[in-house]
Amino acid sequence: MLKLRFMTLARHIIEGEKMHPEATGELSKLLSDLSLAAKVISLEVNKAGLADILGFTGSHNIHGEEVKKLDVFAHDMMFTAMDHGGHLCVMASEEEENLIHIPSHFKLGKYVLLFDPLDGSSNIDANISIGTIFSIYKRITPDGTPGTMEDCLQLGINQVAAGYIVYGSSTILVYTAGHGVHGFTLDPAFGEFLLSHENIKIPKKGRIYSINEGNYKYWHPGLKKYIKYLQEEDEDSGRPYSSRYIGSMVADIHRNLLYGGIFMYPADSRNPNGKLRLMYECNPMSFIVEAAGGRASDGKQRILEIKPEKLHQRVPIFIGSAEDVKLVENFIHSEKLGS
Ligand code: P6P
Repeated sequence: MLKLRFMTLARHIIEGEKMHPEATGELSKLLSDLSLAAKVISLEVNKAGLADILGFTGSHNIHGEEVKKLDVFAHDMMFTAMDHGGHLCVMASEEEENLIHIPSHFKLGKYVLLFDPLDGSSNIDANISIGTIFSIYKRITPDGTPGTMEDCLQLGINQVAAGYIVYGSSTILVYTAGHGVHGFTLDPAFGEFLLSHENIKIPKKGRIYSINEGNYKYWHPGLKKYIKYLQEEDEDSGRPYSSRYIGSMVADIHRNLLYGGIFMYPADSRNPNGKLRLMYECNPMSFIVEAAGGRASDGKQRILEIKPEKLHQRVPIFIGSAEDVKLVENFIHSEKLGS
C-alpha cells in the first residue's frame, strides 16, 4: 500500500522537540498557535477579493460584522490567537507603536513574539502574494513579570525561531527553530499545514536579483556598478541575471530561497536606513535565510548582529544566496561614496 508521508506542522514541531530532551513543549504550542492564526488570516486574505461581490460594503458586512482593513484584521488575529496561550511575556507588532502586553488575567510565559501581521498588504487589491512574518526570542528579564522593551530589542542571533507565511497561489508556512528550514503547504480541504519543502537550502549562487530599480538614481555608486555588472553578458557567471521584483518582501524572498538569488532594499540618498524594519522583517527573514545556508547583511555587517536601538528601526538589507550577497558587499565596499 502506498505509504503517505503525512507530516503535519504540529507533528513536525513535536518531532523536532524530541531532539531536545530539555524542551518543555512550550515552543511547540506557541508555533501551533501561530499556525492557527495563519489559517484564519489565509481564509480572510483569500476571500478579500470577493468583499464587494459578497456585499461587504463600507465598514460592515451583510451579517452586520465590522469589516477591517486586512492588515488590521491580521494584527488583531495574531493578538487574539497568541495572547492567552501562556507562552509569551510580551508581543510587538509592526502595526502597533508600543509593546503589546499580555492581559493580566492570562499566564505569562518565557517567550517574546514580534511580528509583521501582513507585509505587502498594499498589494492585496491586485491579488499579489503577501505575507506574515514572525520572530521568537526567549525573555531576558525575570520570569513572572510583564515583558519589557529589553526583552524585545535583542540581537537577531538570539532568535529561537522565526518564520513566515506567504499567501499566494497556495498558503505556505516556512519556519526554522534552529534545525533546518522547512515549508508546509496549507491543505484547505481539511485545514492542515502539510510538509511540502523539507530542509530547504538556498543555492550558493543564483541568477535572480530583486530590487526596486526605480530608485536607481538615489543608490550608492557601488550598488549602481553591481546592478550594471549583473546585466552584462557572461555565460560562465550566469549573467545577465533575471530581474524579479514583486514588491512584497515575503514573496520575493520565498522565491529566491527556493531558486537562488538576491533581494535588496538598500539605503539611498533619500532614505539613509532603507525601508524595511529590523525587528519584524529583516531579523526573522535573515535568521531563516542563514539557516538555509544563505547570507544577510546591511551591506557592511551581518543583519543578525545589528544592535537594535528602536522597536521600529529600519535597516538596509541585502539577503539571499551567499555568493551574491558577498559580491554586492564587495562592490559597495570598494566603491567610495560620491565617486
Ligand atoms: P517599494 C511592502 O510595502 C514592503 O514593505 C515590502 O514587502 C516590499 O519588499 C517593499 O515594501 C516594497 O517597497 O518601495 O519597492 O514599493
